Amino acid sequence: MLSHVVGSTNRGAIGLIVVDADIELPPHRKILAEGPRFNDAEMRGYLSDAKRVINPFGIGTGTQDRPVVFGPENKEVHVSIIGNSFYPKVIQIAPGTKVTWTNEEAFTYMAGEYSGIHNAASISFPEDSDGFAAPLLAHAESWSHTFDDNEWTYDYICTPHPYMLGRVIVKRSDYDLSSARVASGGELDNWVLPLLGLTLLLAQAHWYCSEKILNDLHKCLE
Ligand SMILES: [Cu+2]
Repeated sequence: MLSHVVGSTNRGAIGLIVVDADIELPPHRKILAEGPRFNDAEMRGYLSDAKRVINPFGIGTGTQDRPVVFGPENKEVHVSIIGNSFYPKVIQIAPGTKVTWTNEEAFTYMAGEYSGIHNAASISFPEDSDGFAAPLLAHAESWSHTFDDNEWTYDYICTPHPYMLGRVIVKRSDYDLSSARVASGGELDNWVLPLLGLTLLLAQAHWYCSEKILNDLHKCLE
């Protein structure tokens, strides 16, 4: 079985199957251009047996689509929309971070469905929040939302293509790189000068002692 999602994605697969025109196949073995057909029960069985799901438009399992973590030093984080998919699909940010979505599809056209036009609209949000909903974005258009203090996992979709899924995890960080840098700098200043003084003192003492020992030795030898 060979299957692949076909869409305007930036991740693709290409292959070539060469079949002799006069090949004789047993009746139960056929090459189907449209792939094998499974009924609903069979599909449910395959999905429940799946160890790892890789989803070009949604969020995969396991090591696929692990959160890209941005610390509180990042005041603005960018998410690209390309190939009917958000990139990165899962981000973790600190409260107060501004997230900017940019449509980076090469083309925008409307034929049947909206192609190349996307947005980002939250489908889960805290009770005291309205979540977020971007307007439809055409090629190279951006939209930003600044997340408030709520720690929350926001799942979002693209309204014209609800199979497109993204996730923003708002979480207070265990560290703050910006303040840590100041603290270690301050500590360094407190320690460096006394340490330098002590080193100089010891060097001087050593020099004095060596001089004295040499003098004494010299006296003994006289
Ligand atoms: Cu879309």
